[in-house]
Amino acid sequence: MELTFRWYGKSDPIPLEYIKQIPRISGIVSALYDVKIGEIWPQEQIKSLKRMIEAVGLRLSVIESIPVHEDIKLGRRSRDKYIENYCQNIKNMGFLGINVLCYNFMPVFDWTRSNLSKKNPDGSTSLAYDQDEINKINISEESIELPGWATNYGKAELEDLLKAYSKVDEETLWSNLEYFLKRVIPVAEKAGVRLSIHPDDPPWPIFNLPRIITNEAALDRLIDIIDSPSNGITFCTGSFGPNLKMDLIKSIYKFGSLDRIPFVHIRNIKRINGQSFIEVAHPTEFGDIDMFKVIKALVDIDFKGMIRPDHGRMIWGERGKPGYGLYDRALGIMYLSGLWEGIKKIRNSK
Ligand SMILES: [Mn+2]
Repeated sequence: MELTFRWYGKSDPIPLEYIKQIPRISGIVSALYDVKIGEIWPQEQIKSLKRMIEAVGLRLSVIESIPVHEDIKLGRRSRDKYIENYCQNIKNMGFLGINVLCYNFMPVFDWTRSNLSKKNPDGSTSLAYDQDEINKINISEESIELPGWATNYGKAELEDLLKAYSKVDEETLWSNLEYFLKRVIPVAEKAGVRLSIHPDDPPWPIFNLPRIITNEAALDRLIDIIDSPSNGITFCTGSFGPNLKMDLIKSIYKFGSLDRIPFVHIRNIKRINGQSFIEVAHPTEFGDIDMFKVIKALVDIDFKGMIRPDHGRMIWGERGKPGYGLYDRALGIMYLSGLWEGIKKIRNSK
């Protein structure tokens, strides 16, 4: 098991040196953020990112993520060119010894929240998702701040995409994912890279766009597309958490034992009636996810992959990228690694 921390490159307000000071963190999860989606990442830029990280005594363990071009998700004819570029990126990262690639297959929008700084009673702020708020948003008219939106697509382009997706149902999206995986996984195997799909967040369709990586049955279906350790899952407790029908612990045992989980994101969420939730501090008692059981499952399967604390709250007056402050994520990973040490030592002493 390796403990890692997400870092957004030079523009991240958190210096790498600070991350290095968090006990037990040895890996960095990062990406290139200025390459156009679908293009080949310049090898020199990846090398320089890697060098920067290694200069402080950490290593670049995971690429999160190389975005999948919408043409691939839509199954447009131009997808082959983008898939070819994707394969080249996989070969390049493998060549540099970076072995885990987190990606997602969510149409248009990445993880989505209705509020990026919901105030908690203790003065901290959290990312929150309120289904009623989301239902009120007319995405073709308003310009509200949603992660993944407006930053990636202009208004006309967005309209175009939404129109194209109106003809894509869940089955079509599955078949487009299958087409993609059948081409990239063999390349990843050869390159020594493990792809790890991130679940859809939240795990249900939003804005009438299909979402498919939402539950255990979806993960069964995914790993059946190609039986390979390179066809893996980023097991994100916070993304699956809002799905009441998902038994997270059972899924960790199941897919972990099959060696299909190269990467784990851990955070806690508190469900608020129906399809709404707020992100809370990592410890079990603040949310609906039993962190002791999560870590115990990972210890029990002898998990050898990467773990990172997922989003944290903003605490101690910190300002920065919502969900990605230093302090709460550092507290979170200390708590999680403490659980790991305790569970492991008790198990070994028996
Ligand atoms: Mn996640």
